[in-house]
Amino acid sequence: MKIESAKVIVTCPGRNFVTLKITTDQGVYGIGDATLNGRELSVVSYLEDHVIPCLIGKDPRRIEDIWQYLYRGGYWRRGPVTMSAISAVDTALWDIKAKMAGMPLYDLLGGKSREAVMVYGHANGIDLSETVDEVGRYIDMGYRAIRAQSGVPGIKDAYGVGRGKMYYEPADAALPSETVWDTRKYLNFVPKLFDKLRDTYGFDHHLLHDAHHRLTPIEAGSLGHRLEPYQLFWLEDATPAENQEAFKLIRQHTTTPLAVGEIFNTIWDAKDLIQNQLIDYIRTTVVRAGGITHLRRIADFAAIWQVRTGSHGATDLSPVTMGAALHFDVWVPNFGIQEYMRHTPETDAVFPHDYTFDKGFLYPGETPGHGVDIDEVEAAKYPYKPAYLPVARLEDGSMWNW
Ligand code: CS2
Ligand code: MG
Repeated sequence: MKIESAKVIVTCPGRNFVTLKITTDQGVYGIGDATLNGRELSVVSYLEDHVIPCLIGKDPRRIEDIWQYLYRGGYWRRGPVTMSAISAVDTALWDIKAKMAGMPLYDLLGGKSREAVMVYGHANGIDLSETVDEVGRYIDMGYRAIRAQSGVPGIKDAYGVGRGKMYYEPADAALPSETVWDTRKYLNFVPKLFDKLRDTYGFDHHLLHDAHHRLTPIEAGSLGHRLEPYQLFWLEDATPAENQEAFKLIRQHTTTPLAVGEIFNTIWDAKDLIQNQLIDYIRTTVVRAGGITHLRRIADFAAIWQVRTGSHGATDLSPVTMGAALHFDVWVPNFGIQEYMRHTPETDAVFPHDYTFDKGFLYPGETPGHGVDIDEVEAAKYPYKPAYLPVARLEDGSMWNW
């Protein structure tokens, strides 16, 4: 059995998605997500110019060997462009193998460890009262877990506050838009938000919050401490994770659970945080961290240290990643939670899929493979449109972490 052809499909049904489709000489095909928000075309080039020529003629059943070939054999290891490309190949090959086996992907991984995948939705508002209402709306939709982000008084365009409510889309301009950040105002506001949320809705739902890399370690420790009465499920990306020692300082000051990893690409990015038990949830995902093959290595390693999974699932990850992630989630023993931002109806039409949402849980379907396809005719209606994520500056003009 051989890989006969592989092609990259770029489509923009509201936002850009890059999809790899691998076809075998027996007519079976598999698809993988290769979308890297704001840097989409670098992954397209990496795949078309450097990966696809090496794939043609290879045996698609040898998923592990192809992974090692692309990772070790590429010499220049890791990084988001390389790893998104490897992820796409790996996801497409697992899709093919599961289709050939006539099994949903989770069965090939070892079968279900649970019946359903608990997800968290995104409630956000321009101010405290709108955010409180939004959380209520998510509770009414049946969500068990809700991430709350709010506009902060005195800060224009705070992270996580969408224009259209259901479909938050930060990559909003052909060149990066500039936002202004003020940590003092943010730290002053966030405990009030969670105080109001617990006061209004009680403690039966999981609440989450994403600081999106904005804080220093000591600020993060202080915020975590002040949020303890509200029992968050997690505080995410409290500080940038390049320097992982920083998390020791945060841990010294708070028992609020910590989640990190949406921008990590390999087990090496996560190793120290996990084995030193400096985090509680690892947010690496299928598209960013080497596909199913590598993600399961990270999850197995994390299990030893009682760190659970909490995969990234923003709308810039295509339904292909969401489908594959759900098969992974339903299998992985140390599952924690799955992020779920709904895609637009246009995106859902480009990527027909069999996963379903019910009362706060997602369910992978039973179709052989990962259950997500691409409608190429539909995809062709939406050509690539340059779109960047914003950048952030402090009030004095210094660049900050967005
Ligand atoms: C975020 C993302 O979902 C999250 O937790 O941090 O919205 C992130 O900003 C985007 O995926 C960036 O592309
Ligand atoms: Mg995040």
